[in-house]
Amino acid sequence: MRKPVQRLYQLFSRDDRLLILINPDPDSIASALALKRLLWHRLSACIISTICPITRPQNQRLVNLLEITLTPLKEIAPEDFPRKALVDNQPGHREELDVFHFDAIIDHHPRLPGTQAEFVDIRPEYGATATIMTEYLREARITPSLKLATALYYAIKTDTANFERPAVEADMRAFHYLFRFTRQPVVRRLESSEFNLDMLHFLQLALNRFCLRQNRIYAFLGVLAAPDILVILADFFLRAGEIAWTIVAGIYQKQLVVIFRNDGLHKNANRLAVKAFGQLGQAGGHLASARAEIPLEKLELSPKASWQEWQSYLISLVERQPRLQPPVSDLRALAPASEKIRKPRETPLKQGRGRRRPRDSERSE
Ligand SMILES: [Mn+2]
Repeated sequence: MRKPVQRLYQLFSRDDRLLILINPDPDSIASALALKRLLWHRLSACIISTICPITRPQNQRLVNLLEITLTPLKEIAPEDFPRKALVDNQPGHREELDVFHFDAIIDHHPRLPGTQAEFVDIRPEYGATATIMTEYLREARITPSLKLATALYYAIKTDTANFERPAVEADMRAFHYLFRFTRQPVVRRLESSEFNLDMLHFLQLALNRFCLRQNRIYAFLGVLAAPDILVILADFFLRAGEIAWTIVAGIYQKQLVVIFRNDGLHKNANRLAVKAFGQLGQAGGHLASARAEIPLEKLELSPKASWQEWQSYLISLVERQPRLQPPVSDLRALAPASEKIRKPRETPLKQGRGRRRPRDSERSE
């Protein structure tokens, strides 16, 4: 079989107008940039279009810092671009993609049965699509610009979680190759852009509200504009070395979204999430991380209930205990809990651990 870059070159001609579609994350953005670079001067037009808005601050920062031009799909007429390519996804992954015929599909997710195109390169063993694209650039003898190299390098770093997730030697090789063309302060700035200013408000809220129960932290954040902050906070609280589990929740688009994280030591977040929420809505994940999304109408609590009520409801669901439902006159029952929230140091972990009985959620792990 001919080499992939030659096949790609033969697929397109100078009259072609190409639309590269992405579900924007660092890997898809970098891969699209690389494809555009490969086909530079070989097309009459090429644009990279996003099928949904970018909400994660790190991804917004990537686009801003590297001055990457992305056009929302809603703002263009796809029929103006008779040729289409898809990177880091397959049509079956998203409804918005399934309606198009693609000329080229390059991805590292497991191949879906319906994935068809003139050019298909799917390598599920690879840690990132950016690795495939780096190999193409090398095969084409194109030296990546600082911008392209930094995007590809950051994509491999992100998708392999700094090589903590399954990756192959090719990922290492691409990573090593790209390093010399990157600017490290830019990479560091990207990695440390976890929050934006709006999110700092929720950070403050979470620090004021969180409830410590033995080695678990619970926090309920109320109505959110985007659920990303829940993931960030669940990871953040886990940085307290005494903490083994974090359960952070909020309301997003009429659903209760719950993020589970644990320290990964003989625990099963998937099992806990399914046990607590599987009957009510979608729940699932992995050993160290899981997520649940429950339509509000399936829950016993009104969206207008106070955050204290939501937080204790969350705890009762996760710990599978009857919900604390104090009558209005007995709101003092909640007071010790909120005391703990403000002054977590007053409940030393050692004491809790000493007389702690294993809970349902942990016994099975
Ligand atoms: Mn990817």
